[in-house]
Amino acid sequence: MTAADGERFAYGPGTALVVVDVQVDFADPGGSLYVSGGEDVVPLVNAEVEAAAAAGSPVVFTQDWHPEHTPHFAVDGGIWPVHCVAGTPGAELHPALVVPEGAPRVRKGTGAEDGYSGFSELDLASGRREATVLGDLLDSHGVRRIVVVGLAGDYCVKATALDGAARGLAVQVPLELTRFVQLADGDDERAIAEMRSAGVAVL
Ligand code: VGL
Ligand code: ZN
Repeated sequence: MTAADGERFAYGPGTALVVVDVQVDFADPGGSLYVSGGEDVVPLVNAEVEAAAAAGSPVVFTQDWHPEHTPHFAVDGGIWPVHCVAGTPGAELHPALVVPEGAPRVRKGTGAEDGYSGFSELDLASGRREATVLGDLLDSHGVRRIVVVGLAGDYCVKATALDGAARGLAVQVPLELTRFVQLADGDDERAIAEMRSAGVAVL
């Protein structure tokens, strides 16, 4: 499978669906870091979740899950408005998102400077990058392929896809199932190019 093939993985136990950060603050037009069009992916992601779960694929949901103060936030020296503070309504998964019973949720950015990737976060105290449970979870299911969907294409979807490829997984990112923050014009194209050069199939 190469990016040029453009053919979607068949769902089944060796292929996981990773639903990234489809949370109120990103996907709701009233959210504090609303990603334009974020709400439009929800029904499409739901159909994907249903297809994946029906075929026996693991389906994992990530959540951006920040402390009240983190260098990730502009008020604390970072670049983002306050968003997805642990336990607040904005950090909840979008209410229209289908979450199968028992599906694992991986929370990241919990104390970290960035925490964009579902696979790891940067521990500020130690300066080390530490793994979340996602990698072990996928390994324990024997997953070799992942489909990464959700928000946002130029941040957490990209970082998760890149980390997945670096772990040796085959990774697909279907563009209709993501939206981009676009802090700067062209961030979407740059993110797509970066993913493709790392071997991610952006479809
Ligand atoms: C994200 C910006 C800040 C994301 C998270 O989920 O893509 N973007 N925190
Ligand atoms: Zn964040």
